[in-house]
Amino acid sequence: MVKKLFAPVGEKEVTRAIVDEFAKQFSQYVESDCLIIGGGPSGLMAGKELATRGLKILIVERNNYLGGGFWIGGYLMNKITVREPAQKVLEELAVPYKEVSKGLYVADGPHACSKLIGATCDSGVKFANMTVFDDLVLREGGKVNGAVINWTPISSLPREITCVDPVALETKMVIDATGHDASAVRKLEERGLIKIKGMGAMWVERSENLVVEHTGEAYPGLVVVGMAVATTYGLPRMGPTFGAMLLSGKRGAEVVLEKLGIKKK
Ligand code: 48H
Repeated sequence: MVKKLFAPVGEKEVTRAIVDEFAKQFSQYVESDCLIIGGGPSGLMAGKELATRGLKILIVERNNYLGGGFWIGGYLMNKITVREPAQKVLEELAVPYKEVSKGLYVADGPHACSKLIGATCDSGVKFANMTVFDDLVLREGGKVNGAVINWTPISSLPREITCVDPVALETKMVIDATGHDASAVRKLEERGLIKIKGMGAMWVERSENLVVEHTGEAYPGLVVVGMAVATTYGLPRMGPTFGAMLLSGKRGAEVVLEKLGIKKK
């Protein structure tokens, strides 16, 4: 005789709970205020800021896990660094950190990343993970109005068994937070609508300021944040330090609020 510790719920109820709740949320988020492509530090930060202001936000992430490069600091070593003033974001997220030299701070990657993911979930952002961005929705007049997506496993299968059309999501603004790839900006380049310069060589002292400064609308309806900014505008890379990713995410959220006519707090 098995002791009844758990509620008497069977397989069909478990399956139905997953299918029904997934379908309900997916249907709700076919339309959003802002669609963020990429769930790395810059995308998560932007999403958290926007959802905190009450916007309906969906993050599309091709991996099963969120966090992008924020779990690992560099060279497979899981300590992340930020430079002044980005330690204030670590404070906001309640991530323990220490100052190792003037203006340079170190924290544990897993702690920083999981706190950022947790705060983003708490803010109300929803996620479509294992979902790859495939293309943009462009309207007359050239404004970006959404994104075309597919399941990641579909795009990973051999061509002859992947005859599965993608679906599209509509939104007011798209954020490209896909890191070095700048995947959404690249779709505009493929159509001759924008020219990508490609990421420059490493120069941390210049890079972080420039990335935050250039964060903004690269094309009507499309805001670029994080490393995608360096790729788009040919800015130097910063290496394994994340302050600019966090602050670029925040700046990107401000730009979206401005574009949607929502006043700063
Ligand atoms: C769905 C996609 C797609 C797609 C990519 O790489 P990330 O961590 O990006 P950022 O910009 O938030 O942070 C960059 C940082 O991690 C870094 O690499 C630094 C600071 N490098 C410095 C240097 O000098 O190299 O995250 C991007 C996310 C990832 O989770 C991807 O899986 C996801 O976007 N992604 N998701 N569809 N087509 N492309």
